[in-house]
Amino acid sequence: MTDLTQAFRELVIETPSWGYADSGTRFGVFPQPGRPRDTFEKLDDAAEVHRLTGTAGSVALHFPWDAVDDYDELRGEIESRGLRVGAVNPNLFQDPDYKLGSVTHPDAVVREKAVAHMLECVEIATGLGATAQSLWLADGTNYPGQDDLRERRRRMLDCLGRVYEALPAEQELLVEYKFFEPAFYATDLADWGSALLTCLKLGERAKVLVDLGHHAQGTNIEQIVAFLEAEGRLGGFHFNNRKYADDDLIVGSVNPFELFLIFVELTAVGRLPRLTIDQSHNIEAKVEAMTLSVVNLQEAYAKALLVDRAALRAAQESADVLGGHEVLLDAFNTDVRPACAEARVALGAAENPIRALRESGYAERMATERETQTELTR
Ligand code: PSV
Ligand code: MN
Ligand code: MN
Repeated sequence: MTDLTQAFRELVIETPSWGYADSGTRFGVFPQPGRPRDTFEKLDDAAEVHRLTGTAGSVALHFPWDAVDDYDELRGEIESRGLRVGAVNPNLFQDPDYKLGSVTHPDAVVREKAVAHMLECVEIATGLGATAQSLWLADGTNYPGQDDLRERRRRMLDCLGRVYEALPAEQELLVEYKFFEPAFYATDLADWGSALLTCLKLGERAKVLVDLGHHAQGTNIEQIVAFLEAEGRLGGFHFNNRKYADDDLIVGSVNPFELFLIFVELTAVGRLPRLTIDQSHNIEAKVEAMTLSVVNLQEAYAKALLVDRAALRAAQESADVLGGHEVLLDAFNTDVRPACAEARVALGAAENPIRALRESGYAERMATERETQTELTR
């Protein structure tokens, strides 16, 4: 019998600083009242989600979006809110110079710029005490013949090799893949195979990051998790829910059984990888959406811990086709909400985080405070 309170005490979910900021669709950005206006206010929101849930004690940062003048001060601000820094994410997709790619760009000057930014992120990570740089490339081509596919791969390996060499021993390089967008003909890191091959070339502290939104419909993500874990190359997870693609929906909101199966694989061995939420909420209240995401993850995790592993193994070894499936269904169909509530309370968090958030008036308070400050600084 697993002690859920202890399991929650050890559970660290990273929330993304960028998930608290304004976002929208490619047709427009939808500003929300009370949205944070700088990195410190994003940290306030992250701290609120942690206060409510008890298991969101880490914040992933994105640069230059979260750039500040003084990184010692930023580290202090993170720690004073009871948080710690998660992965540091370089931005290699927004600068117009990256139109044709960053580390795969045909022009060496642009590749140098990308490497310099990643090296700067190594420094930032060192200053903040972060243990990973998490890399997502928007690199790819739109037309057959636009560029040489092997050349692009060679350029990427060369650039990433230089960054890897500069990593201090405590930092990992997490390599994320995405099967399409913004490039539509050939994405340079399109799938877990190309990400894994890249990591194998770089070294053992290069690991694959699986983002739930970055697969074709029907892909068996829990199997990818199992294989990468067996190879010692599962570096981290970006949680969200894809209905069409990418990361704009709340994890567990559409396909909770898939999320449960992923946690069944994540908990099959002793150690969880880095668990990060990667969501940008557009029409829903952001702090509430992040809080619900953490609660959904807690419930999927709690259900996975209920799986009777001995019974599962026995069914599998006796070739009982549906016996193992039934073991999983027994765990999935258990109502874990009361146990999760109890564990949260034991950690000093909220019994019902969404209700507590609504009753606290946090959203309304931020809408007032942050608007007032905007007027004052104008
Ligand atoms: C773009 O698809 C993306 O959502 C990737 O998943 C990254 O992890 C994220 O943006 C932050 O850069
Ligand atoms: Mn991601
Ligand atoms: Mn994404």
